[in-house]
Amino acid sequence: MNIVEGKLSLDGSEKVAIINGRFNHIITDRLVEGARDAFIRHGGDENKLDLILVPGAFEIPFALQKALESGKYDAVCCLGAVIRGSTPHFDYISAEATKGIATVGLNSGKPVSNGVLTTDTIEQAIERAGSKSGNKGAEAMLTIIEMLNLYSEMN
Ligand code: INI
Repeated sequence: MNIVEGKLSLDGSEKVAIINGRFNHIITDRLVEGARDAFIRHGGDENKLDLILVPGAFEIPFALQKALESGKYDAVCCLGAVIRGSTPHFDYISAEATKGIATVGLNSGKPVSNGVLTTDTIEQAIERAGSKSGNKGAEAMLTIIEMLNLYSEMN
């Protein structure tokens, strides 16, 4: 059986954007740190990594569409934090962000990952932003790296 899968390494040529929601930036800044660290540690060239900031998770799909249409990026890693305690619109914002990222990503044919945290409490968000449950920003960037390599394996 031939297994087709992506490696977890970059050669420094890949142009990647991170789109980050500023809302709950105490959390999302940590996600960006994790994603940046994963990119560099796995062979990425930091000069080819852009950080695009948007007000909140709701705006991520709009910026994602623009970033992909620009043709400047091989892949985009989306980060944000929607916390139930902070908004009566939790379900609306988290659903729109998730649906928008998936729809725009599918239509682009390029790797897109969803590192938008959706948690009930700020404590749960902290746990996923570099403490006991790891860093979901780093995980979202590892997904980008694997999918970039998988796509080239499949060409
Ligand atoms: N945006 C987030 O990214 N996380 C949140 O928890 C949040 N809350 O709590 O409201 C949030 N709201 C802002 C939203 O994403 C938009 O920026 C805003 O509605 C303007 O379109």
